[in-house]
Amino acid sequence: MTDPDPLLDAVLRGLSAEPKTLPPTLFYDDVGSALFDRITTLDAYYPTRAEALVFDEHGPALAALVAGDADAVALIEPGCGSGGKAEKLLQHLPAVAYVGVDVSVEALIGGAGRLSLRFPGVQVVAIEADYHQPWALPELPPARKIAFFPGSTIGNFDPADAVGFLAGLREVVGPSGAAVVGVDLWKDVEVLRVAYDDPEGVTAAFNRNALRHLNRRYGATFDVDGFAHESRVDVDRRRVEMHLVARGAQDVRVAGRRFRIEAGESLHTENAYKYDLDGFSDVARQAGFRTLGWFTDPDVRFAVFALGAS
Ligand code: AVI
Repeated sequence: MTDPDPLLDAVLRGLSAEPKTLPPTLFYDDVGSALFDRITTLDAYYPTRAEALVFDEHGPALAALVAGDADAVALIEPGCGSGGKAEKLLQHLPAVAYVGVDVSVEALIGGAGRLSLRFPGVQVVAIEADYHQPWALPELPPARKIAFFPGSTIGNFDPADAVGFLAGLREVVGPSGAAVVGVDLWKDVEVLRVAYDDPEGVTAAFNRNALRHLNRRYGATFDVDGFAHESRVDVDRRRVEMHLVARGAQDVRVAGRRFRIEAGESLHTENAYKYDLDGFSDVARQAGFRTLGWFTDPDVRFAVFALGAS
């Protein structure tokens, strides 16, 4: 019996579906993570800069909202990478512990080392896990638990799954807990489209890397350059979609299975939902959180929500 491989199962399910999809987690091997880091520096990709402005301007107020009257808090960050954003919050919190969860051991080690040096009084715990799968919180000192989910990654879940994911975080932080969540806001359609199809072609390389990852990891046979990158804005669903559209027909093998991809057929690789302030408050409410407050950048492109367990 072979070990279960949830990523491969999701890939095979997606390629068997109509229309075909691929799971966005496929983006993030070492090459894809480096490409994503480049995306966050691009002129066209505004969310990272806009969110940084929110933390720089409103970090103390945000921290005060989620810490409330607690004199000790533990910050818990699923998908922390190297924990760079946590620093912006930890510096304003009475933190006694920080828990980072990520699949990348390299990022965890670098991040844990840096945070331990910068915050010597904070117990830093690194957990190697894919936060989409169940993971266990370690024993922590008594403290209010605050979940931290920045970067607008919540937009990569369908709204019903976003509710489910946030409800899971609500369980983790418990009845006296809180959460800080970064949310990209709905805006001009062309600004959104170009954010996911930058002129430098970095996002196109990031999207195609999903197929290169499949070829490398599972010996799949995608002709990667035979796919065009497309970013499409679905106004009704309030989301940006990323697609890989086959320039010509391909017969592809993945883990012993064959898939026919016709010319012009799309592999739908990602959704990025964009919210308005009330819409996200409602998602949070359905997950068992109440909105304590929110802060935006000066151009109101991005919001960071402070949520309390209700
Ligand atoms: C990780 N996530 C928040 C990014 C986003 O904006 O949805 C992933 C991304 N995809 C293309 N560019 C960036």
